[in-house]
Amino acid sequence: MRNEIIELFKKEGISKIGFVKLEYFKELEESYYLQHKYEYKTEFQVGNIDDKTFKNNNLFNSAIVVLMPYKRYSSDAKSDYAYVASSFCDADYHIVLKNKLEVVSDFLLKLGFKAKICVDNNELDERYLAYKAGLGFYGLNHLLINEDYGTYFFIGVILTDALFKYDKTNNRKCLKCEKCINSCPSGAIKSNGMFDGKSCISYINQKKNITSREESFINQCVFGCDICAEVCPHNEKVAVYDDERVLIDIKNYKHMSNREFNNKYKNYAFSWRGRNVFERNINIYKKKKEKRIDL
Ligand code: B12
Repeated sequence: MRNEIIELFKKEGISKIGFVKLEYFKELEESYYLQHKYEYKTEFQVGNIDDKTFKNNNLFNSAIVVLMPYKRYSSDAKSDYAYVASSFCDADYHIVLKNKLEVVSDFLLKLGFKAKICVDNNELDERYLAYKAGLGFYGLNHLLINEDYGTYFFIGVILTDALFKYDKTNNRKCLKCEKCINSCPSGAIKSNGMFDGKSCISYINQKKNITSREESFINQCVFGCDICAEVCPHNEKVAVYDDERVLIDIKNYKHMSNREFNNKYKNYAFSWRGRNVFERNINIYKKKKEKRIDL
């Protein structure tokens, strides 16, 4: 069945696939989890895999984990344009990846197994599952790094009660050059290996209410942030695209109604946060740019 699943994914253009035994990962609790939970917890944070929910209720035994690469876009856009991070420039990955996972979950369901699809909006630590599945290793920037895709990929998961031969973790290690630590403007990546989600610019520019200190970190990339990926030497071989980036002409940008925003952007993953946060960030960037021109 493992091979059949791999073949089905290949037909969907997915070639990085791993199988993980589902269990409560105690090592997360001991290493990072508690600190994340109390000190750096963001409102988007997810938890550890919970025994009660999964194993003890005999719901799922395994996770099938896949990677779907996304395009890396050049960030040298003219300063008259704002843009969104690379991960948000293509068709919404929640939908694209879910459709691909559905092919395999339907296959499992037809065989009488349980199958649940998870992409992003769930309680699983997807990066850790992908790490356990041997699909990548952790960077200091806390992104998972794959040898072929660098950090530019999304993770998708199918939970199932089927049992498999499981994969081994990848032993490669981050170069620890610390470029990500030194380049992060808001100091989210700590030299002790911690990641302060609350200070991550990608969190700040997706957050509804921001303080004036947080406002100081809003920049040309008005949704998400790619800085720690762009400086990462593990991404050196990832092709950079110039075209098709979502660009916003700030000089001619006009306030949009919700309907206009949805018509224009509903197929992009960043539209989930709605028009207000998007427009707020554009206006902050615009103001900063105008100020600099006045000086
Ligand atoms: C909340 C969230 C965010 C928040 C907060 C992230 C945070 N760490 O605090 C914000 C908005 C900031 C964010 C930003 C981004 N995100 Co995000 N995010 C998530 C989400 C929904 C949950 C992550 C989470 O809370 N995990 C729990 C915390 C505690 O986990 P953690 O930080 O990874 O660390 C834990 C383990 O991984 C482990 N661990 C950490 N380091 C190490 C090292 C070793 C050696 C070991 C063994 C374990 C270990 O221990 C920690 C404790 O449990 C996931 C999807 C999901 N359901 O998993 C996507 C996800 C992590 N995000 C993703 C992406 C693409 C991004 C952005 C690149 C988007 C962008 N361009 O702006 C940035 C990258 C920021 C960064 N450097 O991590 C991808 C990751 C792809 C990848 N290659 O790693 C995911 C998996 C979504 C997906 N389905 O593809 N994200």
